[in-house]
Amino acid sequence: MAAELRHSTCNRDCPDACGLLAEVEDGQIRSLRGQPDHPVTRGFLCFRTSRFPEFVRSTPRVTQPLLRKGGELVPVTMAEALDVAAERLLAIRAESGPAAIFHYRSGGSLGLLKAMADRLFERFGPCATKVGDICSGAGEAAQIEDFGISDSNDLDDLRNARHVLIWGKNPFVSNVHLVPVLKEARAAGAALVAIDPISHKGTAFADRHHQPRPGGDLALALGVGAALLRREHAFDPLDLAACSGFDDWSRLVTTRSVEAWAELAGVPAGVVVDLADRLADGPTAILVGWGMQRRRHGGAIVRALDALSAVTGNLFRSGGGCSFYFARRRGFDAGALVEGRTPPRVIREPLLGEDVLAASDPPIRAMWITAGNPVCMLPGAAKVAEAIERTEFVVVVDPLLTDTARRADLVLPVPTLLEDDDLVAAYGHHFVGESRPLVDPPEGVLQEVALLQQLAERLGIGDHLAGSIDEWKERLLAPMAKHGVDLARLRERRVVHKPEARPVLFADRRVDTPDGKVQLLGSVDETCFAPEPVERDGLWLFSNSSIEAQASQWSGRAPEILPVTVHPDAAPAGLGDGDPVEIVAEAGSLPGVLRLDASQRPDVALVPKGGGYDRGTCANVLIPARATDLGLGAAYLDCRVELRAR
Ligand SMILES: Nc1nc2c(c(=O)[nH]1)N[C@H]1C(S)=C(S)[C@@H](COP(=O)(O)OP(=O)(O)OC[C@H]3O[C@@H](n4cnc5c(=O)[nH]c(N)nc54)[C@H](O)[C@@H]3O)O[C@H]1N2
Ligand SMILES: Nc1nc2c(c(=O)[nH]1)N[C@H]1C(S)=C(S)[C@@H](COP(=O)(O)OP(=O)(O)OC[C@H]3O[C@@H](n4cnc5c(=O)[nH]c(N)nc54)[C@H](O)[C@@H]3O)O[C@H]1N2
Ligand code: SF4
Ligand SMILES: [Mo]
Repeated sequence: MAAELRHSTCNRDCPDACGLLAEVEDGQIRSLRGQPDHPVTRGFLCFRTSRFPEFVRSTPRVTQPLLRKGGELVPVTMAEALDVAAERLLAIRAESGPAAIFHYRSGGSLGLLKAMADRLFERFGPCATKVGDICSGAGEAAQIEDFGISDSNDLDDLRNARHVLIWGKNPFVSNVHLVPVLKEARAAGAALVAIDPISHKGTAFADRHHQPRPGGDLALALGVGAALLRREHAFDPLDLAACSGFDDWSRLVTTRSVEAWAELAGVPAGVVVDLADRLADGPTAILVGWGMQRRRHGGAIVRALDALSAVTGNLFRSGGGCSFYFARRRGFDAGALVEGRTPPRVIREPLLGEDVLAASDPPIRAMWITAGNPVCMLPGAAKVAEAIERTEFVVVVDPLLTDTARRADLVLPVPTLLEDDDLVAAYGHHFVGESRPLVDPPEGVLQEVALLQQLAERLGIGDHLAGSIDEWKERLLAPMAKHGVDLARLRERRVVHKPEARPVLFADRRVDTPDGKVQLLGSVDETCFAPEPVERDGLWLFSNSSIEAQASQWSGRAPEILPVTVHPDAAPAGLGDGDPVEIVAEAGSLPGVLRLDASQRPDVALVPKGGGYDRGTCANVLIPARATDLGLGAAYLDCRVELRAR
């Protein structure tokens, strides 16, 4: 049989939401690449997804439900699995109420229909649910406070920039389809400036790289404000009229001199002045990375960048903007799936282990975990593992047998991204695509929507989830259908620009706050500038994304021992590249293998973000569970470690 070409959209937790193009023969994927005519994908995929078919073939998949019997997870039929799930959930609700059931959904698939699980648990309870967002909580909350929305100019608009400040971001690893746009911006004359304590491929690619102290960005951004005032920058009255709180912001940035701010930020004063000059010589785009908002004062950092973009008018211009996120769910009918009924209890995502263990009257007796591997990916991993192990009935819905699934009482299989049927919008651009099975899921594995529908029937709420997948897609697309983008059109075009997305977000100098003005950061807590965490010194632990992995899912070979990269001066005496070390933090310790890199700051240690908990390569064993200042994000990066000989 000749190979057939099939299209889909990648549903991974990634800004790019690529168009996929597969050659399929005899129900097998022969090749997988990016759709050449997708405006962002441009025909190429990242390392981790281009190797995904190989990875799925070589990794133990969950292809049948697994139920814990006599201590072991044993295969059972889907009917038995769903009967058991329904029976236990109904019994626990009857005995202890819906607050005893905690539904946790992470971003393992960005398919919009994955929120059907939220619908089920809202209808069945409402049950306990998570609050906060360990991924982008602080930054989004900051932008919503300042602008009323966290969205961006169209991705293409970057080509109109004169300067691009790539502030705490590594596009070569975690946002690869931004790279061609940055290259085009540079070809059109833009200067690219990277601001990142770590040196990596993205910083080497930039025209300039500044390496501030970890978390020094707040001082740096305030210093840039001070430099703008000192050089008597001609603020445009129309820009200032679009902002609220300019006097307070001015007072804040002038509480220290440019030199004093620079010292706190750990950069020469010339760097601060240079950044001020670039913002004055706009259009200057600020690309706000996700890394630095995963610090205790991460919200304040993003607010300080928002203010710089606004007072210099760059926020309101083509080629400017302060881009943290593209409002992924905007433009769909959000209410089609979730009504927003108040849950009886909330569990803070960054403090999940602690909150689940502390819950009483009723305790958390059941957990439904979907599209996430919290044992590995949440901070304070040991406590998360303990909370899950202690919970009476834990269901994990995942195509893979993860660290979390191994601790479940019931594991339910679902399709992988190659078999998925859903709608996908991106957080790195304004296009929407549809995921369609490139190949069939293994026999008996249901689409997650169908699995939830069968469970809902057993729970007596079947009517609320009824409908075909296409009908649910139509419901979500209803607001776009008014602009001609219905399911038929999306299917025919494969990728569409969201009709309501604004090419230049705030071109009319009105933001989405209640008074239409940018709310400028007017004060910060002095403790933000103390070298923190104060209780411990040592190296700042960075756990950045790696090319080979999507969080805890490794498409390349997962490390058997955690590689830890440091400047040669930070290595324990007498140890060199390849030597074994112990990485010691307050929360725990892990074996590592030393990698030396003279381009790093001597006060940092770098490990990959997603290892394996049971394999002993999970950075989150070292990282304390702490929330950010805004948005209940997780302060993953405020962690200090020491290296010792092993
Ligand atoms: N290959 C791959 N791609 C991914 C993922 C993955 O796991 N693997 N994960 C996806 C997910 S879930 C997300 S949310 C996104 C985004 O993921 P990000 O968190 O943006 O990805 P990283 O590439 O780790 O980039 C963070 C950058 O912030 C820098 N940084 C950390 N602290 C500071 C600081 O204090 N100041 C400054 N200026 N910089 C700092 C780090 O050194 C790093 O270069 O990526 C997605 N893409
Ligand atoms: N130390 C440290 N920890 C971090 C970070 C960091 O930078 N440093 N980054 C954080 C960030 S940004 C994020 S977003 C989180 C990510 O944390 P998680 O969302 O827990 O990430 P994954 O390990 O990718 O787990 C996703 C799971 O979803 C499964 N999955 C895939 N498709 C589907 C599907 O269609 N349905 C279902 N039910 N499951 C599916 C996958 O097999 C996988 O096991 O990690 C956070 N943890
Ligand atoms: S993970 Fe991201 S870059 Fe890779 S194929 Fe999927 S959407 Fe594209
Ligand atoms: Mo994330």
